[in-house]
Amino acid sequence: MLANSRFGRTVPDLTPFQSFFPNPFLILYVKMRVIRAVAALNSGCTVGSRHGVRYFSLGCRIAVNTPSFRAPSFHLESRRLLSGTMSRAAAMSAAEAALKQAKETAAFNMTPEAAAARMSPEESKRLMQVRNIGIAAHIDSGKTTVTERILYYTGRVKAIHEVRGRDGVGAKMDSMELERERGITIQSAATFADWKKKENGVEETYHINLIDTPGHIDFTIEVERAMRVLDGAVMVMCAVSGVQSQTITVDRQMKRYNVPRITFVNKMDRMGSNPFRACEQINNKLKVPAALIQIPIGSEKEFEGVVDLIEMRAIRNEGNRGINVKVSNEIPAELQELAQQKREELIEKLADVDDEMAEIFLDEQIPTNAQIKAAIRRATIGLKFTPVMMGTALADKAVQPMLDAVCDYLPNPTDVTNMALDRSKNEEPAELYPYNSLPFVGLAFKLEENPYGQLTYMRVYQGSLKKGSYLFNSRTDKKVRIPRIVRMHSSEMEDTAEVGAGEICAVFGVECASGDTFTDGKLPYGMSSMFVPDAVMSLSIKPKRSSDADAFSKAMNRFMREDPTFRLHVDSESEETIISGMGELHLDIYVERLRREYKVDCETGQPRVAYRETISKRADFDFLLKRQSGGPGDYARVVGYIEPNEADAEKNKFETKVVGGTIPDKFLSACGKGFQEVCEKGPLLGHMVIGSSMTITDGATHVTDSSDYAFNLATQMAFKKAFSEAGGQVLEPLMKTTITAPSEFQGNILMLMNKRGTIVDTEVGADDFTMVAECSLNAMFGFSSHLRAATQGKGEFSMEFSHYAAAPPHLQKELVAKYQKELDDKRSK
Ligand SMILES: Nc1nc2c(ncn2[C@@H]2O[C@H](COP(=O)(O)OP(=O)(O)OP(=O)(O)O)[C@@H](O)[C@H]2O)c(=O)[nH]1
Ligand SMILES: [Mg+2]
Repeated sequence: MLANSRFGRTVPDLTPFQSFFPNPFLILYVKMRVIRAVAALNSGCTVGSRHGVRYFSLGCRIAVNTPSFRAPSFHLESRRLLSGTMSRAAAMSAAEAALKQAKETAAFNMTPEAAAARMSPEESKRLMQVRNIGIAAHIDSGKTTVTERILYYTGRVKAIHEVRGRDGVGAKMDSMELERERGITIQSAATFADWKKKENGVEETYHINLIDTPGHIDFTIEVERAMRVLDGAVMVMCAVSGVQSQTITVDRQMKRYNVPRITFVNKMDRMGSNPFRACEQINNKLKVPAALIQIPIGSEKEFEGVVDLIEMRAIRNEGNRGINVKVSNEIPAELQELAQQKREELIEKLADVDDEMAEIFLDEQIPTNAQIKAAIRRATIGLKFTPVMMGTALADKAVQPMLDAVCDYLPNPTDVTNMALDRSKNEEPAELYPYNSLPFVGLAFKLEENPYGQLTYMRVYQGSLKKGSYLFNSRTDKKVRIPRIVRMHSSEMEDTAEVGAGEICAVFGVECASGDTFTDGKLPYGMSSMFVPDAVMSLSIKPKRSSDADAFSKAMNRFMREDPTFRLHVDSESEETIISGMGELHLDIYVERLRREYKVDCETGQPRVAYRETISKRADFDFLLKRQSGGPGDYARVVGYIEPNEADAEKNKFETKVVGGTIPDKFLSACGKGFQEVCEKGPLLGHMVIGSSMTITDGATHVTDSSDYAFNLATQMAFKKAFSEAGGQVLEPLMKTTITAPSEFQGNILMLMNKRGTIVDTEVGADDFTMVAECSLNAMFGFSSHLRAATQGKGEFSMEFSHYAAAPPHLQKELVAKYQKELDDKRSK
């Protein structure tokens, strides 16, 4: 029985609807819908609520899922009521409109429990068998190669093509020319496939929506947004390298969005492969409890397949490209002892993280296979464990058992709690439920322009999305029609008329920004956006031919819309276009895409660090701008102070505390604009000012010479003048740098890093070590070649932006002098 409070929430006061429904019959109908929800809620029990009892007494209790609920009687009734005054057709359409509205209102009022109870067996089966997963890992670990196998084994592609394969076709998911040429994934790509999982002679079809993400840190936003919307992930690891620097970043992203994961140790065919070490590293380096659920049969070139430690059976691949899975109950004799030992380790690990398994373990009972599987599922979804599998995608071995594990251990949309923020209740969190009959809530997580227009990738969290329906963008409050819905298969599309709750799709013709929430207009919900890292690298760019200006700006607009980590601004003084992004490769790819996709050749400047400027103490100002040049002059006096913005070191704040109207409001807003403008281009280096606050307390005007312009300018000049007295500082981006290398090189790396930053953490494993350091980006130019030289090419590193910190005085001096010289040179030209 449900608590009254919950019930109370579900039966709202209906009076507001009476203005919508002047017809008393319609009001009754709405009430009936609400009660139906109540009936469903309580499975026919009497409801202990005043409202509930009252409505029941009206005799409106309707059995769940009965056709009568679709209210054909209402249809007839309303027609009869209206027929006296309207034409038959008009009456029909009015009745239909009223019915539609009544249905929508009822959906709005429906409780999640009622919606769950109302689900048809087909819908609930569909939901149980949906998996929204991402493939994420360190660069080059084989994500795209694994995905290609998934597509082949599920029948989505008829032939396998390799990343940078000899046939020159390239993997399905790396559809961009540049990706195929360079053999790296640049953009995440979505696809879907149906996997038929066989267990105990029964075949079940699972619908898998999958996103293959890039591994390179410069494209980290692609992983970020995939993790934001997916329910689970497959973490791919290289069997030789184990946990690598970028695995650590991906691990952080998975933790940030609470994404459960299974682990696939790939490249078992490579020399030196060691899944046991990889599993140990997940435990020790990532601090994620992990245990093998398989052990390998053979190794390196002799790798044949795996022993499934739960069912204690051998799994091998046969047939063209390993299409057939051969299961045998005979475990090779030499592996039996190891299999038994690793199975016990698995159970022990599960007992550490799962209460039910702990009980079985403490009672010294032997868990059944079903109990082990259930414990793995619970612990994985509960973010307490990751099961570790292994195989080799390139050699087509042991990929199918990983697909089974996706179905067995990763969550379906109902297993995951997704929250929206209720704007009508001060952004209070509100849970979303993946049921078709509830009002629609979806998140646009990725935009892409293709030859047919703008494509918006959307995760449907609640309700279903129908072609031709209308949605509201909760940020802009604009209503948009959804003319076309597609399911993506890398760069190809398949049209569909409807997408159910909990799924992923793409829609055409929707103007929006990445991260916008869509609703059907009834719920005041928005969803928290994804984490967008700051840009740390910039360069000046301009088309070589002036006739390319249009194509250039079209391309730039597109890139900015699609990628929130790619930014552009025009330097007002030099009039240079500056693009900024996550790193050299990131910017390089866009310059190359301009050339290939838009046929625009560009000249670029040297990559530059995106510095910031700030102040460290309070400084007062009293600034008078008084200029006379023949005609009307400029007059503005502003008095006040600037100080660090204690509340938010990343943002600027403008305040006015003028008493007695010494500066009228309209000039004060010009002051605000002036402050904003001066912060765009700081006094020291011309980089953005952050973390400063400006307060205007007093001032003076002139009858004829004061203007918006004068106050805007006076504010800018006052700020610049007070800036050095306020301890003006250059801030430089500090990068969280993770380095992994064989242990013998620890000394060399220590020397390299001591010069570049502060070492935060070092972890030494059996063969290799991981060092985490905070380094200024400036010190990291050319680091990859130094690292290569210091580690005989065996060391790796990845960097991500951590925060801004004051640049050392000598660097600040050097940078300021360089900037001044640039300005002087320009002036003297
Ligand atoms: N030996 C071996 N090589 C593999 C295996 N799987 C993938 N590779 C190779 O590893 C390289 C990288 O594979 P990808 O699938 O592009 O890796 P990725 O993780 O998608 O790379 P990014 O998306 O760029 O991060 C390719 O040359 C693959 O052929 C494997 O099981 N064994
Ligand atoms: Mg890839």
